[in-house]
Amino acid sequence: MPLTLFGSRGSGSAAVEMALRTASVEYQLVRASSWEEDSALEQLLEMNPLGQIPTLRLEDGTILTESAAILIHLGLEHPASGLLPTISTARAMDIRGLVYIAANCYSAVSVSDFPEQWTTAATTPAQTKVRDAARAQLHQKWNVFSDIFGMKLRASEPGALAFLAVVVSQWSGTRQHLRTERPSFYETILQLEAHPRLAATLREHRED
Ligand SMILES: N[C@@H](CCC(=O)N[C@@H](CS)C(=O)NCC(=O)O)C(=O)O
Repeated sequence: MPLTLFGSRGSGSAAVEMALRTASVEYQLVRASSWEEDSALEQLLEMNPLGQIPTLRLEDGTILTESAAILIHLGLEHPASGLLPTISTARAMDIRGLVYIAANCYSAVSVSDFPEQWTTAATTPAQTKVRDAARAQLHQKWNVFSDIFGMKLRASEPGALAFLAVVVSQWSGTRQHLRTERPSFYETILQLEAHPRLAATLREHRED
């Protein structure tokens, strides 16, 4: 049985699709998300009680969740794919970057998207303040990511770190922020988007 990726258009599953394609791994895609009741949500919840995507079922039935973990696993399973660097210290830095995005950026997007889950205040103005604060945090975290990893992403053939950076930076006003605050990194992101390893998947995720 091929791998099964649970995901949806415009979501973080795009980064895993890019990785599976880059590594030439056969997979089937199942549309599922917590915000689409007509999707395979029930099946997703059985595998991932958080109801989050990307969720990947491996050939033997093992369930992988957490975008960074999935990308690191695929990179280690397919060392010739270029998903992760082969040089140990460079690989360690990419793993740092993947965990950085998941821990600091993806998590802040969740607060920005669902502020009502992060405050006991029931009023819209209070929830808006939570969302605004989450976005400010998120944008600051991207500044730091850009300063540490921006040059490296520009110089290298895109792998797992570039995939996750491009996908997660699409959300919560990050691109508009980077465009003015980190213009060079913003240009790098645009260049990466046009790379064949990313372009087709991004196009599919944006099509109506
Ligand atoms: N820590 C997870 C976060 C995944 C996540 O938040 N995914 C979003 C879609 S991009 C989701 O499924 N959100 C719906 C929800 O939390 O109910 C990861 O890095 O993969």
